[in-house]
Amino acid sequence: MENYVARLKKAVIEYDMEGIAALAQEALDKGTDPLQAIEEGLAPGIREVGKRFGSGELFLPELVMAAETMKAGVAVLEPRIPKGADTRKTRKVLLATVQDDIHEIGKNLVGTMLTANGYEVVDIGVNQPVDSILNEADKIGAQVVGVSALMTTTMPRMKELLTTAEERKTRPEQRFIVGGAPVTDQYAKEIGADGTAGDAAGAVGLVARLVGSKG
Ligand code: B1M
Repeated sequence: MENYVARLKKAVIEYDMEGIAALAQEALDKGTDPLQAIEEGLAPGIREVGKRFGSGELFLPELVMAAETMKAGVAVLEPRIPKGADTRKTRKVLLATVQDDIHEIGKNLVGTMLTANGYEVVDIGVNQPVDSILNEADKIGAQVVGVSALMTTTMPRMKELLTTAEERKTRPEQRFIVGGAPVTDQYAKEIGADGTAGDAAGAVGLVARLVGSKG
């Protein structure tokens, strides 16, 4: 199993767009856990590519190819993440990536894990202005609003969201969680969020702590 996790990581680093779907399928057939394959294989692979991009060793086309490779692998693995025993969808979570930010892979994974654990997830996508997020959350009656930001330049949108929510007095009926690679516990506290999580499984635990899982 270890071997497949490492091979999936390598496939992202080498942007093996053609081969990754078959490799992911083979990994599943040999009993690899799909979540482990994503979180310990594909995700570290894309982060390694991001590091090399950040240091100038790789350029945008390579970053795009690696992201496409990751997405092709996720498309095979994600549907095989086991669903929780209780699938009554009684708690609503709105997810979005903040304005000017189009990174979505991590957010989508958080959505998949929440859905698998019985939450009703409404994902309004990337590049979402504060008003759209809050309006949509009100419209669907979301108990939890979760936003993702992957860039230091777009993180301030999270603070803007919380400030606007305070002004609109939608808290504490709605709980606000934030996430994405640059988001730390300290940052989440500083901006007054109800919490953050470092990965998708952590996000499920956080939501459960904040609003429970049913009823
Ligand atoms: Co972009 N990018 N990118 N990129 N990209 C970063 C973020 C960067 C750090 C790379 C680098 O330079 N080292 C850098 C940002 C630097 C900064 O902070 N200022 C960067 C840059 C600069 C850019 C562009 C500006 C490049 C350019 O055009 N010159 C551009 C920006 C476009 C825009 O948004 N306006 C850009 C574009 C892209 C692609 C389109 C090519 C692609 C995204 C594809 C897509 O999403 N459809 C991409 C990618 C793939 C990355 C990196 C390499 C990987 C992100 C990712 O998917 N990780 C990234 C480097 C990095 O993050 N280290 C980088 C895998 C994913 C599973 O992890 O998203 O962290 P993550 O999600 C985790 C946790 O964070 C957590 O759970 C998830 C699952 O474990 N989590 C939550 C996430 N959201 C959560 C929400 C929660 C709770 C937990 O509650 C609500």
